[in-house]
Amino acid sequence: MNKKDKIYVAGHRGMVGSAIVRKLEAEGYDNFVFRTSSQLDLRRQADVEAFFETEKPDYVFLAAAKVGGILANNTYRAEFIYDNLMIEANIINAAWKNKVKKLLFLGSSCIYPKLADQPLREDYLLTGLLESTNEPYAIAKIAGIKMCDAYRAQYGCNFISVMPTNLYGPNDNYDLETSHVLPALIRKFHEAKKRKLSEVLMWGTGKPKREFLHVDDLADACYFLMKTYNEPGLVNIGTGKDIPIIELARMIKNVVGYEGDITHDLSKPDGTPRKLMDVSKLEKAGWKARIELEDGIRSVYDGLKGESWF
Ligand code: GFB
Repeated sequence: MNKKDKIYVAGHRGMVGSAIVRKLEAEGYDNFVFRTSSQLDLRRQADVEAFFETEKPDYVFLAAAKVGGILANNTYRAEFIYDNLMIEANIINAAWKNKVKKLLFLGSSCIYPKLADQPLREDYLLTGLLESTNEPYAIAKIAGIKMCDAYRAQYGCNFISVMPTNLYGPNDNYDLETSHVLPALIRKFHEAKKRKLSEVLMWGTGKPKREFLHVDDLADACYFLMKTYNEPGLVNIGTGKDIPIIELARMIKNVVGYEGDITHDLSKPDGTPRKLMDVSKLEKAGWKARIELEDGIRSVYDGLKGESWF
């Protein structure tokens, strides 16, 4: 990738896309092409094709997606499969037709079987049944991986797939119904502290384990792989460490400085029991996560002061 190459970051306003743009800008890239979702609906094939024909990007980071936490995935099942399939199919096909030099597709750790051995190795893909709460999303993401591989095999396209673990960072979603656990708990503990509430209600048992990666680390890894990795298949991106959700809750409670109790809403799902990434492939290639979870949570919390709900 050269500094003058034209780069399209799809989803540049989202948590992942905006982190990729920050990283590229810090590395001296400035020839970007962006479209907001109101300017370009990525689910519309003709519009996506017209955009690629006009702009002819050299490199594409495919970070646009319909995303959300466990409840959003489970509730908006049709939107999670339809939107994600359309977005990735349209962009990948248009990238091939318009001779994009390289494309990086972002998937998710939920593509692995629900009860797979841990840590999750890349070759566990399609070896068992998926977690039901996010099966539509996972199926769409698996289709994206297989599209990149198929376009590489048939047309020689240099399209790569990366699978991030659970992410957090600036520009996250703090809507309590649709967000992921980490931003949800930051908000819940902060509001409980402000209103002097005696308890915070978290979802599920707190027993499932999750791995959390700061999105600036993810962006760094994506940049590294865009420059160095040119293979079919997928690469996990994570820290290689996970914690039970209840411990995450205690950590956030401590960062926020809330002193009440934690209680459980057992009507909400736990989801997959564990999804720890095996990151040996990425580490062997020469990349390692740097931001410690508690430091990352602290910096995210410090950055929230301007938010309307804060
Ligand atoms: O982050 P989360 O929504 O997504 O939930 P997943 C992780 C765990 O935290 C679950 C629990 O066991 C939740 O029950 N949890 C506790 C909470 N309190 C809360 C809360 O207030 N809000 C939320 N959201 N969770 C998603 C997938 O799964 O992760 C997607 O559905 C995707 O497909 C994404 O892979 C990264 O890790 O369970």
